[in-house]
Amino acid sequence: MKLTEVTIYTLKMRMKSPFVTSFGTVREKTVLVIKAKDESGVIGWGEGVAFDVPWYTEETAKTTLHMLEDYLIPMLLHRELAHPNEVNTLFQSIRRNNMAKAAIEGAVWDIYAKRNHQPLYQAIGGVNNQIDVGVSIGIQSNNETLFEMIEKRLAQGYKRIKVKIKPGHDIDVVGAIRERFGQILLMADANSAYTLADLSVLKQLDAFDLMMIEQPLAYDDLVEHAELQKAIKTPVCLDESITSLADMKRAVTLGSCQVVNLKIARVGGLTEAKKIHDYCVAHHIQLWCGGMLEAGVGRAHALAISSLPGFTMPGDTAASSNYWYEDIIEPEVTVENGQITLLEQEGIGYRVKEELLKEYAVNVKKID
Ligand code: OSB
Ligand code: MG
Repeated sequence: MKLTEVTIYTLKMRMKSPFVTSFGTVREKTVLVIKAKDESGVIGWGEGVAFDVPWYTEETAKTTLHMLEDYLIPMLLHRELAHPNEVNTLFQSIRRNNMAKAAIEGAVWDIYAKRNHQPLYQAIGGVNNQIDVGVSIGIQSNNETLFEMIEKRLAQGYKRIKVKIKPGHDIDVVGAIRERFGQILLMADANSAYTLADLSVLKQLDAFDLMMIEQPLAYDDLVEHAELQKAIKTPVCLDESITSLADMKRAVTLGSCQVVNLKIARVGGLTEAKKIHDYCVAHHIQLWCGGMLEAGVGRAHALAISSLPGFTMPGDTAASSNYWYEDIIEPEVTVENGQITLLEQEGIGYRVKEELLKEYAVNVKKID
């Protein structure tokens, strides 16, 4: 397989409601949609999921575009690839920029699956076609609004609720949720908002039986998370800190976490994500699939990886309608009884609404 042409659509998509975390607010998402074509005309889709501001990781939508246009796509164009795994190897000569790498690598995997007339989830070795889903709820202005949101999501069938916490917005919030909703599956994500100086607060969270606490400490830390895990009962889950298989090995060696929120984009693509998955299964680390407020193309890839056997906990892969007025794929992602049923069509399965891409696009760039 050989890529002959790649088009990058830069979309601006307004969120139904702003998503607030300890590090910032997303009102409008810049979505990069990658359309890649091979020599026989097969089309594959990928998505660049970085935000406009580098508060989650160092990447932004602009750096993604730069890396894709100036380095990553030229490396792949007109080069014979026997297997999508080769993309991961080729990209090792470029440092980090994982979200940019994952965007084009995802399109190559989609082409590969389509050429083999297989759904993407089967092409990567996935087994489950019913995916358990939870939902991540951003910080709300008051508890009443938060309760209404939780109530609505539970009624929609979501299997677990994740809330965002930060210093000053933690014990009280989690305690109030427990009081109001009892023993629902509940977890908290801090997006790196704490340090070990906050140990007493993090210890107090043990009283609330959370499924886990996600990324409490620095975005690039493994050592202090290991120290924290020794001091608290709540399982530590890492998100930002795991960017590669090498990070994962260090985390296991140090005892930095019991759970990982795996995102394809954060680790540089499906090939790397699969390696991390296999390593976690072998080392008894629980996995679930996170989200990046991505549009339908990115979500389709997230759902495919969620079908691997090591994904044992509900993901953040909520329905299209949780985020968008109109998603860019057809059908939209829907949740029934807390599950998403994977499509059996080849590749990512969903049809990309190209007419909508043109409507949402602020820039279209073709590279050949
Ligand atoms: O930390 O998992 C995170 C959203 C944006 C950036 C980081 C995170 C999140 C979420 C929501 O928690 C994920 C989603 O619903 O797509
Ligand atoms: Mg997180």
